[in-house]
Amino acid sequence: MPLKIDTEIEFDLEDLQYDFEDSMETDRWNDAPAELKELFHTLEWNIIDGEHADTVGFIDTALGGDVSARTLIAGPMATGIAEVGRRFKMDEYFLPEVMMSAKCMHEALARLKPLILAEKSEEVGTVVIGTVQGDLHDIGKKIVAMMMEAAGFTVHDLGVTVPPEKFVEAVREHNPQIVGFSALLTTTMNMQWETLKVFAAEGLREDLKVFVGGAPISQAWCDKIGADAYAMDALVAVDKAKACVTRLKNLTGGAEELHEAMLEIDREREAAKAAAAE
Ligand code: B1M
Repeated sequence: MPLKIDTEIEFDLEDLQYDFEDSMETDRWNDAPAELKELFHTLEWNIIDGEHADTVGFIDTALGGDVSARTLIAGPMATGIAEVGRRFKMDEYFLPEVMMSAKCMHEALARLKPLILAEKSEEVGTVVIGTVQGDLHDIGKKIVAMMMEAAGFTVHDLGVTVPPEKFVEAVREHNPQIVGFSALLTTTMNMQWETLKVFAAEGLREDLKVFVGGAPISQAWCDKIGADAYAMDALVAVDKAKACVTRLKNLTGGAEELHEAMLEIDREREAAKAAAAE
């Protein structure tokens, strides 16, 4: 049975991070055995430093210690790339450093993907997903696609910088219940709206549940553009997608009832988190 380490804690990354030793002083993964805490910080720093030649080795060591792929993704990989984003924003890092860190993330995800997919349960539905036109970010979208696949969806990942017509074509070809638009830039989030408008113009809107996500995306943005669901992370995306193809399958895309049901899932999640924290 793989070790379960709490990755749902929202760490205060403000204290992050001057070097590995400082990271070890924080309370991140204090509930893990000492050698695992050290390994998690090592992996976190491997991503921050962009030392991709060593990434898979650290991942393999963690897997050998019975840590699950999900724990690695939601734990040290997430905090490492978050720190890269902070450094980029503060002009402490420039594109070359960010690209090296992204390479670590891609290599780690490639190693973990078969393990996540091995969990695949029975077929539940079909998803078309992509990063919208003009946007090259795909690490988060790949995680969402992977988790959806593990949850039993057939996922058609259209890649990055996907124009609206390509989404339309894929929807006609694969007939999914759900289509997902990822956007990581404030300059490309509007393409989610544009793509949705093309769907409406093509008469496809009601047949689809439209999901939006990515760092600058919020529930308010989802409401504004009339998408059906906002997911702040891959786990929420999976919960909402499963609800869409089971108990909500008869609701049409754009229906108020569907929108409300998606918000209810967020409320339930928040309540469960609050109860667990007590
Ligand atoms: Co870029 N970048 N980047 N970048 N980059 C950001 C997004 C930025 C916030 C960094 C910063 O300033 N702090 C900033 C955007 C600022 C803004 O728009 N306000 C930025 C910028 C400015 C840029 C460039 C414009 C820089 C330049 O050229 N001057 C450029 C744009 C290129 C382009 O797209 N046209 C650029 C380029 C790049 C790289 C290519 C170097 C690389 C991407 C590599 C790749 O993805 N293949 C990169 C990276 C790595 C980042 C940061 C550091 C990390 C993004 C990431 O992978 N996060 C990022 C900083 C940040 O986000 N804080 C940054 C980890 C990932 C797991 O999280 O993607 O949020 P995320 O996904 C989550 C959720 O959001 C959600 O679930 C995921 C898993 O839990 N989710 C969904 C995501 N999609 C979803 C879809 C769903 C549901 C949930 O349903 C459909």
